[in-house]
Amino acid sequence: MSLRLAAVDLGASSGRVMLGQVGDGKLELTEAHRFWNGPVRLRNTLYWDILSLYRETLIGLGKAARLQVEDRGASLHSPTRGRPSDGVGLDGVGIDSWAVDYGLLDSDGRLLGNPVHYRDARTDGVMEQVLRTVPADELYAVTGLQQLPFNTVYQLAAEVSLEQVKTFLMIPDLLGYWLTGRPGAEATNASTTQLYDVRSRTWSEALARRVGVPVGLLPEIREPGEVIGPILPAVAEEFGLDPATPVIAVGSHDTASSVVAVPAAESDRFAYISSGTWSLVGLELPAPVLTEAARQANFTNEGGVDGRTRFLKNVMGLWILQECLRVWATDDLVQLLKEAAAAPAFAVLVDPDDPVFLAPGNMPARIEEFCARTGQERPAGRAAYVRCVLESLALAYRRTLRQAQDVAGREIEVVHVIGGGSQNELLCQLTADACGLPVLAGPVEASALGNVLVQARALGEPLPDLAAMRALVRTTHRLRRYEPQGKPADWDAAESRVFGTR
Ligand code: LFR
Repeated sequence: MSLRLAAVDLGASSGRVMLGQVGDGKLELTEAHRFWNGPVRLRNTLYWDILSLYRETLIGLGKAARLQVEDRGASLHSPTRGRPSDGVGLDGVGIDSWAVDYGLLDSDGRLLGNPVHYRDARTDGVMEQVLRTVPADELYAVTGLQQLPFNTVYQLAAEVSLEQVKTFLMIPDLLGYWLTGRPGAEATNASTTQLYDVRSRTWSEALARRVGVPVGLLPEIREPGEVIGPILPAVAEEFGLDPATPVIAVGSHDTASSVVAVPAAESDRFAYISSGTWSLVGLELPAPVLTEAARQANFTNEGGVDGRTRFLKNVMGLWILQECLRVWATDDLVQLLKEAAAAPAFAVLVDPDDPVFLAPGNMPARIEEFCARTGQERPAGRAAYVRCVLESLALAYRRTLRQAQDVAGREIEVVHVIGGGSQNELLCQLTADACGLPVLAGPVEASALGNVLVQARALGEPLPDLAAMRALVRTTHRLRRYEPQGKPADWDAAESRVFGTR
């Protein structure tokens, strides 16, 4: 019998609890619970609804524990494992979410205020202030992190006061604390704070002091695969869970978990695009690249599972399209994508990473604003807006992957697109065309897969390394291949239109 593992996977627009069954060549996910997640604007601040996320997580865990999954054929089960024969219950729970955001606790362990959303305007201008105290090159030398205005360090600097704060916990660590009573800081997510020393793989106390963050707030680092602890009896009882169920640290930054599930073959010289609200575009490296060229190109060196480096850049991603759909009050993406595929190519192009696209709002109007600024006509109808967003993303991927290869001195032969965006056929084809490389699309639920794989290994499943985990993803998940088409010269011309010549 296989292990039954719950992956709590919280994205910026939805959360889900997936039941993963892992063992004897099997790797299967079944959705137990899916729920909305999004910003709540209260007066002038954009928050996450953390209590609802906690409640939905527990409802989802209860459902996952009771979920009985029919065998999907090709039986890879073996009845040798000591699991309950009724096929219910959970062997482990892992939590991953978006990065950089956090909750603050007082000395009684009480939450001080509701966690603020990274797209909130409180960090406007803060980065510039902090950089006057710690110059950007010094910050990069220690943390290796790309400059994004919402990095945790800038959010902490924007807090009114840290006086009453006893403990800083990132979102998955906060939920883990509420489940188990045990505070800690999982390493892959800690690496996104810009307070983490990327080489020693610990908090940079010197940096924390320089930016005025009391070192005592930062909890002990834990590595993916460490058991955090059992579920607190009172919590377990309320939601029908077994209090002996271990909560296990996974790559708690969702992107770290996604990258675990990149179905790359060992021989692959691969890049990945973890495609969702954001597109995280980059390479997996054995060590950080902290050169001036990497800093100038604003590449990040985030911590990966098993000590790998996620050398990548945030590209604004499907967020722009999600916001367009919200403003148009439609969810008929299928029809729009069909029309966009037939719309004229390269009519309107934007730089998706322009700061104008960061905050929630009227994206079609912001695209028009960008067009006005750059002497372009506005897109002619909704399909043209969609085409504009997707072609612009593909261009940004191309540019980012070329920079990554140059700066890291690595050549790639294939681009893996994982996450929700791997289902977007038009975007995958445009990505292959723009990059001039084959795209392998899938799996869709990469972060939940990475989450359960790390749990499975922690519980003794023979998945010794990332290569073994990836081989299992490859044999259990169907991927779709896109070959580059069209004229490379068209993309060269498009790139110099948007970004100037390289
Ligand atoms: C993706 C992601 C990115 C991070 C952004 C904000 O979900 O985790 O990796 O930069 O959200 O936290």
